[in-house]
Amino acid sequence: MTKSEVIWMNGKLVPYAEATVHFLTPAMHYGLAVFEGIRCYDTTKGPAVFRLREHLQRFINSMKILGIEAVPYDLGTLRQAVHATIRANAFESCYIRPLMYMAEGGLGLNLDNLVPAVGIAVWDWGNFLGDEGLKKGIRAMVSSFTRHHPNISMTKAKISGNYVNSVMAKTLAIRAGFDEAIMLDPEGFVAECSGENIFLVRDNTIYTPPRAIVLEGITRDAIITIARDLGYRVIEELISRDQLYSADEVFVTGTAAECVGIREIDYRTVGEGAMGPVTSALQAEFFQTVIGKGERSAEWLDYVQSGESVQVA
Ligand code: PPE
Repeated sequence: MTKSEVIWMNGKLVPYAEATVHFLTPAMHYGLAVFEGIRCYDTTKGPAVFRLREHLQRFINSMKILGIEAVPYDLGTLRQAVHATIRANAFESCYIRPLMYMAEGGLGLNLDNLVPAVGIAVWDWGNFLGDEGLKKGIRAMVSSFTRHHPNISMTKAKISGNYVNSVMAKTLAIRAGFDEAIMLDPEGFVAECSGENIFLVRDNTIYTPPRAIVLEGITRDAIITIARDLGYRVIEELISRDQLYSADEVFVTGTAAECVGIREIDYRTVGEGAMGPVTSALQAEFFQTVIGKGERSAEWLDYVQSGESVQVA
């Protein structure tokens, strides 16, 4: 992880060391923040952000789900801010983290007394599950922690407090010697991983859990679209844990993790125990797309425009 020079804080680019918040920031006490995870890729036409508008729309939707009526910045302003932050840090490729946090208003549980603020950081971040995992596939366990109930902490919003659930599942999986945790929904069906959506392949058909119980991953949508473009049938339906055990292939998708195969689940080898042919084909097309060489690149890449350089405060 290479840290950046500047971070965008409420309309201004400030030096990294000055992008700080106070101990009594309400977001820290109750997890009252929402975030996005976005990637910018190095393409032949310069840095380009993958599906920036969709990510920013989900960012705004997360705020709405949390209950914020007056969203502090509109999508166009946030888009310009993302571009300016990448430009100012001169990254060719990077991970982008916008965060809305309840910044002021004292403590107490009424959102309407609190004032939101927004920051955007970028940094250099390689594949989340490692380069070896990308090539060979990873090992996962089904977590004893249940994924969110749709009417408790909401499944569609990237609310910071919701991520305690993911952190507990991921930490347990790593401590137990696995790479990732697969989480079941409150009914016991497969939902998603701590930070990725999940798919299985059986007889060349691709299956993934329905949207109601998971985060509507933008990579999930991209992979479904790419799979259909390549002629695969994709079915969204409930999946049981044992369907994972007997699948030909299982893979996960996410901005940080990109598209990675799972070669072993709960000490059972998945398929041949290596990245399967369908996962390979999808991963290859995904990586072509994000660097500007895929059928969908023009539609999905938002090239970082050379614009006015924003003054560092
Ligand atoms: N499910 C969860 C729970 C999740 O956090 C993510 C993204 C996804 C699915 C995939 O969504 P998308 O990125 O739109 O394809 N997880 C982000 C956070 C990772 C982190 O460790 O922080 C990410 O991949 O950026």
